[in-house]
Amino acid sequence: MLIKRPSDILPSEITPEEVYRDRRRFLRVSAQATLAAGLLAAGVPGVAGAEAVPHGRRLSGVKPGPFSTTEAKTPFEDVTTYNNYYEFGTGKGDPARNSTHFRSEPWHVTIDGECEKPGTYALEDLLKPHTVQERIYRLRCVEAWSMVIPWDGIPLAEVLKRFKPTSKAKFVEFVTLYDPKQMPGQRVGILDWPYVEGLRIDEAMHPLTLLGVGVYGEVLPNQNGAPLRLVVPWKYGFKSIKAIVGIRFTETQPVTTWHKAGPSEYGFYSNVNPHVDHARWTQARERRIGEFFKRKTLMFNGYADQVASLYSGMDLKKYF
Ligand SMILES: Nc1nc2c(c(=O)[nH]1)N[C@H]1C(S)=C(S)[C@@H](COP(=O)(O)O)O[C@H]1N2
Ligand SMILES: [Mo]
Repeated sequence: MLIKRPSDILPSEITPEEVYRDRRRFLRVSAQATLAAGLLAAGVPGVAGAEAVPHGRRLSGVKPGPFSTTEAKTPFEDVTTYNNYYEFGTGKGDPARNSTHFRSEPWHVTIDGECEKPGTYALEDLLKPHTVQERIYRLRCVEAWSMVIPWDGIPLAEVLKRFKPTSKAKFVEFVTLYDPKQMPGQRVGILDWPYVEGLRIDEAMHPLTLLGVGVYGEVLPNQNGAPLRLVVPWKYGFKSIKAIVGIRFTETQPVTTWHKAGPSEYGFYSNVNPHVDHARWTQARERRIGEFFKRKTLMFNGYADQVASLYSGMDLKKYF
């Protein structure tokens, strides 16, 4: 079997499933109109309402947090069935299908590198002192689609500060679980496993940056990165690494998985920027999942007021 590396995967090859799914969504929308009765009678698939998506345990004590958008939320069903999570396959529907038996309990996270309190912590201990907040954020994928997702999470800064990063901690590196038995995608060389991501320390400490533990008030579904993921709303979706088992404070810039896969296509910063195209497609516009017409992509995904100052004086074409 010929396994293609991501840099060889053309958007045209990604499109068929997207178009198919968008068509089904379009039909779902149409179903609300007068066409409904006729289409239903004709047995058109996908019109008959929601797919069965299992719901998870409800989180307790979640408080509303700052920075939430008032835009219409992407339905739970789409948030949990249209995913990118290559450890479970490269198709958008693969993560929901292939992660049903993934074990996210017990879970430990190792904190190391440039900090005073390194160690391996049980997830409960890592989260216990903190209040989970709901934050409705836009997520903009590098593939030019977007969603609006009600995340449940903890500001990453609150958690990181407890480990007392030293003055040498200039970056933070995050690592996903490596477990090919559970993650079939890791048995093939699509990416250089385990998945690694990174942020500059000021990005990691920024109040917008969340450590996600849930969506829609429920524990994270496996396909969305259970039990712990990053949510960095002003950057392309791939920066929001799933199933985190390692957090390391570093002096040098981490080498990230997507950068290794295609250095000319995936920069370290990966800030959403309509003025800097991807090597193979435009980033000026995006399709909000569930909508038919494309919309303009906003600088920093609409979070410029919060984050533009982090990059003042930087050439964002060079540091893309
Ligand atoms: N470990 C890991 N994290 C990952 C990915 C992945 O393949 N593996 N995909 C990324 C990409 S490209 C996107 S767009 C988001 C999607 O998050 P969602 O499925 O919860 O919407 O997860 C990101 N985190
Ligand atoms: Mo993405």
